[in-house]
Amino acid sequence: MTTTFDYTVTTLDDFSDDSNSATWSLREAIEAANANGGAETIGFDAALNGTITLTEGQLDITESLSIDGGGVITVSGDVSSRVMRILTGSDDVYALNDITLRDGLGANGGGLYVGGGNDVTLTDVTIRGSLASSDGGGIYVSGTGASSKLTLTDSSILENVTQGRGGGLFAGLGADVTVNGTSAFDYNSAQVQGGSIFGMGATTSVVLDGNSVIVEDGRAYGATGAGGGIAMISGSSLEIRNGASVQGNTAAASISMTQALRSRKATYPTM
Ligand SMILES: [Ca+2]
Ligand SMILES: [Ca+2]
Repeated sequence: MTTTFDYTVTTLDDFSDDSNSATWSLREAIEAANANGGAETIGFDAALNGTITLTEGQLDITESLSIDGGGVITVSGDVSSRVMRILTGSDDVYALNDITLRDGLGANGGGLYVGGGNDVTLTDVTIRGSLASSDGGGIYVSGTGASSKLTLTDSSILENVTQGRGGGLFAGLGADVTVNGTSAFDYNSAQVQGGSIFGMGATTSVVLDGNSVIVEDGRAYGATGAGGGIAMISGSSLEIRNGASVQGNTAAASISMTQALRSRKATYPTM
């Protein structure tokens, strides 16, 4: 069965060259979808597989969109920029499927930034080896404006690092986060709190649902580090149900950042 997409990416190169409409980069497809009112889908030519290394900065998404990487596409920030940013919306709906985002670098959300007012579902997605100088090494869910919903299904958040809170995921004010299916947080690190996951705010909730959900090997590595696995503050709620597990996480000032890092990237910039 062939799936038809509104936009089909035909090159792994990163550019925006509207003069050549025969060739579509991921950036061009996103820009076109942003400009065209309503929800659209982006897929990749069946002949494509490999890594899109961003050379023009992060990919900005401004309205409802679905991107399907077919299980063979990686988008890398090359430790130079965040990979993807979903701007503040109003009940906008996003789906990322079968794609890897890796080696992002941002202030908040190295791999993926989710602005307020959005409903985002990641299915078969890997967020890997990304860095944040503030909060949310892998993913940052903003609490600015309306709250957002984030669902992780059959997804992996691996080897992300933040100098602040939430090595894998930062859930800001009002965020509604559910992790289900076969999903893992592994080897994420935070200098301050929540090696794997950090949540804050009275209406913020994180639910780990199902016996194939695992949060492990998190590190809170700074002198004030707390919550090697998960830190939830300011009245936020955490529910671990149906056999989900949190294990092997560590908070210790004696862990160096180097020890905490487990990414395949050999070197990191000074943050
Ligand atoms: Ca083009
Ligand atoms: Ca659109």
